[in-house]
Amino acid sequence: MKKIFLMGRSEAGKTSLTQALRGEELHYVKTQYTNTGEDTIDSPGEYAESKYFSLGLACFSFEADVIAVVQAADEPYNLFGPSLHTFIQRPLIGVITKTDSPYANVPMIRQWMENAGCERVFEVNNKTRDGINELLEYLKEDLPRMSFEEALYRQSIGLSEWEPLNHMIGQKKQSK
Ligand SMILES: Nc1nc2c(ncn2[C@@H]2O[C@H](COP(=O)(O)OP(=O)(O)OP(=O)(O)O)[C@@H](O)[C@H]2O)c(=O)[nH]1
Ligand SMILES: [Mg+2]
Repeated sequence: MKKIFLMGRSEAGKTSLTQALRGEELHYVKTQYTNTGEDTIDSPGEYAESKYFSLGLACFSFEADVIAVVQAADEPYNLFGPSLHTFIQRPLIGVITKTDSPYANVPMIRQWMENAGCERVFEVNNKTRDGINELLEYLKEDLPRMSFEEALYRQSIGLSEWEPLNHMIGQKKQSK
Protein backbone atom coordinates (compact mmCIF):
# COMPACT_ATOMS: atom_id res chain seq x y z
CA MET A 1 0.00 0.00 0.00
CA LYS A 2 1.34 3.43 -0.90
CA LYS A 3 1.51 5.89 1.97
CA ILE A 4 -0.40 9.02 0.94
CA PHE A 5 0.25 12.56 2.18
CA LEU A 6 -2.77 14.88 2.09
CA MET A 7 -2.46 18.62 1.74
CA GLY A 8 -5.13 21.21 1.03
CA ARG A 9 -6.99 24.09 2.62
CA SER A 10 -8.97 23.75 5.84
CA GLU A 11 -12.36 22.07 5.25
CA ALA A 12 -11.19 20.54 1.97
CA GLY A 13 -12.09 17.11 3.35
CA LYS A 14 -8.65 15.61 4.10
CA THR A 15 -9.51 14.06 7.47
CA SER A 16 -12.84 12.82 6.09
CA LEU A 17 -10.90 11.25 3.22
CA THR A 18 -8.63 9.38 5.66
CA GLN A 19 -11.75 8.10 7.42
CA ALA A 20 -13.38 7.06 4.13
CA LEU A 21 -10.18 5.29 3.02
CA ARG A 22 -10.17 3.34 6.31
CA GLY A 23 -13.84 2.44 5.88
CA GLU A 24 -14.85 4.43 8.99
CA GLU A 25 -18.01 6.47 9.51
CA LEU A 26 -17.25 10.18 8.98
CA HIS A 27 -16.79 12.06 12.25
CA TYR A 28 -15.60 15.65 12.32
CA VAL A 29 -12.25 16.28 14.02
CA LYS A 30 -10.40 19.56 13.41
CA THR A 31 -6.83 18.62 12.53
CA GLN A 32 -4.55 20.50 14.93
CA TYR A 33 -1.22 19.02 13.89
CA THR A 34 0.12 16.64 11.26
CA ASN A 35 -1.00 13.08 11.99
CA THR A 36 0.86 10.08 10.65
CA GLY A 37 -1.14 6.88 10.35
CA GLU A 38 -0.04 3.59 8.83
CA ASP A 39 -1.10 4.51 5.28
CA THR A 40 -1.93 8.23 5.49
CA ILE A 41 -0.39 11.50 6.63
CA ASP A 42 -3.01 14.17 7.30
CA SER A 43 -1.94 17.81 7.63
CA PRO A 44 -3.91 20.78 9.00
CA GLY A 45 -5.27 23.05 6.25
CA GLU A 46 -3.48 26.01 7.80
CA TYR A 47 -0.19 24.66 6.43
CA ALA A 48 -1.44 25.13 2.89
CA GLU A 49 -2.94 28.52 3.69
CA SER A 50 0.17 30.19 5.08
CA LYS A 51 3.37 30.86 3.20
CA TYR A 52 5.27 30.55 6.50
CA PHE A 53 4.05 27.00 7.15
CA SER A 54 3.87 25.73 3.58
CA LEU A 55 7.54 24.78 3.59
CA GLY A 56 6.59 22.22 6.25
CA LEU A 57 4.42 20.49 3.66
CA ALA A 58 7.45 19.83 1.48
CA CYS A 59 9.31 18.38 4.48
CA PHE A 60 6.45 16.10 5.56
CA SER A 61 6.00 14.93 1.97
CA PHE A 62 9.31 13.08 2.09
CA GLU A 63 7.76 10.60 4.55
CA ALA A 64 5.18 9.51 1.97
CA ASP A 65 5.11 7.51 -1.28
CA VAL A 66 2.59 9.74 -3.03
CA ILE A 67 1.42 13.31 -2.44
CA ALA A 68 -2.20 14.34 -2.88
CA VAL A 69 -3.49 17.84 -3.37
CA VAL A 70 -6.98 17.70 -1.85
CA GLN A 71 -9.44 20.32 -3.06
CA ALA A 72 -13.20 20.45 -2.55
CA ALA A 73 -15.26 20.68 -5.74
CA ASP A 74 -16.80 23.93 -4.49
CA GLU A 75 -13.56 25.78 -3.58
CA PRO A 76 -13.77 29.34 -4.87
CA TYR A 77 -10.06 29.93 -5.47
CA ASN A 78 -6.86 27.97 -5.91
CA LEU A 79 -4.10 27.87 -3.29
CA PHE A 80 -1.64 25.85 -5.37
CA GLY A 81 0.50 27.35 -8.11
CA PRO A 82 1.30 25.74 -11.45
CA SER A 83 4.08 23.15 -11.64
CA LEU A 84 3.85 22.34 -7.94
CA HIS A 85 5.25 18.90 -8.76
CA THR A 86 8.67 20.38 -9.51
CA PHE A 87 9.64 20.75 -5.85
CA ILE A 88 8.03 17.51 -4.66
CA GLN A 89 10.14 14.44 -5.25
CA ARG A 90 7.17 12.08 -5.25
CA PRO A 91 4.29 11.32 -7.63
CA LEU A 92 1.67 14.07 -7.29
CA ILE A 93 -2.04 13.28 -7.60
CA GLY A 94 -5.20 15.31 -7.08
CA VAL A 95 -8.28 14.32 -5.08
CA ILE A 96 -11.45 16.35 -5.65
CA THR A 97 -13.81 15.97 -2.66
CA LYS A 98 -17.39 17.17 -2.13
CA THR A 99 -18.40 16.29 -5.69
CA ASP A 100 -21.95 16.26 -4.25
CA SER A 101 -21.86 20.00 -3.44
CA PRO A 102 -24.53 22.10 -5.22
CA TYR A 103 -21.72 24.58 -5.97
CA ALA A 104 -19.35 21.94 -7.38
CA ASN A 105 -17.26 22.94 -10.40
CA VAL A 106 -15.29 19.77 -11.04
CA PRO A 107 -13.79 20.74 -14.46
CA MET A 108 -12.32 23.94 -12.95
CA ILE A 109 -10.70 22.11 -10.02
CA ARG A 110 -9.42 19.40 -12.37
CA GLN A 111 -7.80 22.13 -14.48
CA TRP A 112 -6.06 23.58 -11.39
CA MET A 113 -4.75 20.12 -10.50
CA GLU A 114 -3.50 19.43 -14.00
CA ASN A 115 -1.71 22.80 -14.00
CA ALA A 116 -0.08 21.84 -10.68
CA GLY A 117 1.28 18.73 -12.40
CA CYS A 118 -0.98 16.04 -10.91
CA GLU A 119 -0.50 12.86 -12.90
CA ARG A 120 -3.87 11.41 -11.82
CA VAL A 121 -7.02 13.15 -10.61
CA PHE A 122 -9.64 11.29 -8.53
CA GLU A 123 -13.16 12.52 -7.82
CA VAL A 124 -14.69 11.45 -4.51
CA ASN A 125 -17.65 11.99 -2.26
CA ASN A 126 -16.46 11.11 1.24
CA LYS A 127 -20.03 10.92 2.53
CA THR A 128 -21.34 8.33 0.06
CA ARG A 129 -17.87 6.81 -0.64
CA ASP A 130 -18.32 7.38 -4.40
CA GLY A 131 -14.88 7.20 -6.04
CA ILE A 132 -13.11 5.89 -2.92
CA ASN A 133 -12.58 2.41 -4.38
CA GLU A 134 -10.82 3.84 -7.46
CA LEU A 135 -8.43 5.71 -5.19
CA LEU A 136 -7.87 2.61 -3.02
CA GLU A 137 -7.15 0.59 -6.16
CA TYR A 138 -4.44 3.11 -7.14
CA LEU A 139 -2.97 3.13 -3.62
CA LYS A 140 -2.95 -0.60 -3.15
CA GLU A 141 0.13 -1.22 -5.29
CA ASP A 142 3.42 -0.51 -3.55
CA LEU A 143 5.98 1.60 -5.37
CA PRO A 144 9.00 -0.51 -6.32
CA ARG A 145 11.90 -0.06 -3.86
CA MET A 146 15.13 1.08 -5.46
CA SER A 147 18.70 1.60 -4.41
CA PHE A 148 20.36 5.01 -4.20
CA GLU A 149 22.44 4.11 -7.29
CA GLU A 150 19.29 3.30 -9.28
CA ALA A 151 17.77 6.63 -8.25
CA LEU A 152 20.93 8.47 -9.33
CA TYR A 153 20.89 6.67 -12.68
CA ARG A 154 17.31 7.73 -13.33
CA GLN A 155 18.18 11.32 -12.46
CA SER A 156 21.13 11.18 -14.87
CA ILE A 157 18.79 10.36 -17.77
CA GLY A 158 16.21 12.97 -16.77
CA LEU A 159 13.63 10.54 -15.42
CA SER A 160 11.48 10.80 -12.29
CA GLU A 161 12.40 8.07 -9.84
CA TRP A 162 8.95 6.44 -10.00
CA GLU A 163 8.62 6.33 -13.82
CA PRO A 164 9.38 2.96 -15.42
CA LEU A 165 12.65 2.82 -17.34
CA ASN A 166 11.04 1.39 -20.50
CA HIS A 167 8.74 4.48 -20.63
CA MET A 168 11.81 6.69 -21.25
CA ILE A 169 13.36 4.28 -23.73
CA GLY A 170 10.06 4.33 -25.70
CA GLN A 171 10.07 8.14 -25.72
CA LYS A 172 13.69 8.31 -26.87
CA LYS A 173 12.92 5.95 -29.73
CA GLN A 174 9.97 8.11 -30.75
CA SER A 175 12.02 11.32 -30.77
CA LYS A 176 14.62 9.83 -33.14
N1 LIG B 1 -20.89 16.98 1.30
C1 LIG B 1 -19.65 16.59 1.61
N2 LIG B 1 -19.07 17.02 2.76
C2 LIG B 1 -17.82 16.61 3.03
C3 LIG B 1 -17.08 15.75 2.16
N3 LIG B 1 -15.85 15.58 2.69
C4 LIG B 1 -15.83 16.26 3.86
N4 LIG B 1 -17.01 16.88 4.07
C5 LIG B 1 -17.36 17.75 5.23
O1 LIG B 1 -16.52 18.90 5.20
C6 LIG B 1 -16.17 19.31 6.53
C7 LIG B 1 -14.66 19.44 6.68
O2 LIG B 1 -14.07 18.16 6.49
P1 LIG B 1 -12.64 17.75 7.09
O3 LIG B 1 -12.37 16.39 6.56
O4 LIG B 1 -12.60 17.93 8.55
O5 LIG B 1 -11.71 18.84 6.41
P2 LIG B 1 -10.11 18.98 6.58
O6 LIG B 1 -9.57 19.21 5.20
O7 LIG B 1 -9.56 17.82 7.31
O8 LIG B 1 -9.99 20.31 7.42
P3 LIG B 1 -8.77 20.76 8.44
O9 LIG B 1 -8.60 19.67 9.44
O10 LIG B 1 -9.28 22.03 9.04
O11 LIG B 1 -7.57 20.99 7.59
C8 LIG B 1 -16.79 18.25 7.47
O12 LIG B 1 -18.02 18.79 7.97
C9 LIG B 1 -17.07 17.07 6.56
O13 LIG B 1 -18.17 16.29 6.99
C10 LIG B 1 -17.72 15.31 0.94
O14 LIG B 1 -17.16 14.59 0.09
N5 LIG B 1 -19.00 15.77 0.73
MG1 LIG C 1 -8.47 17.70 9.01
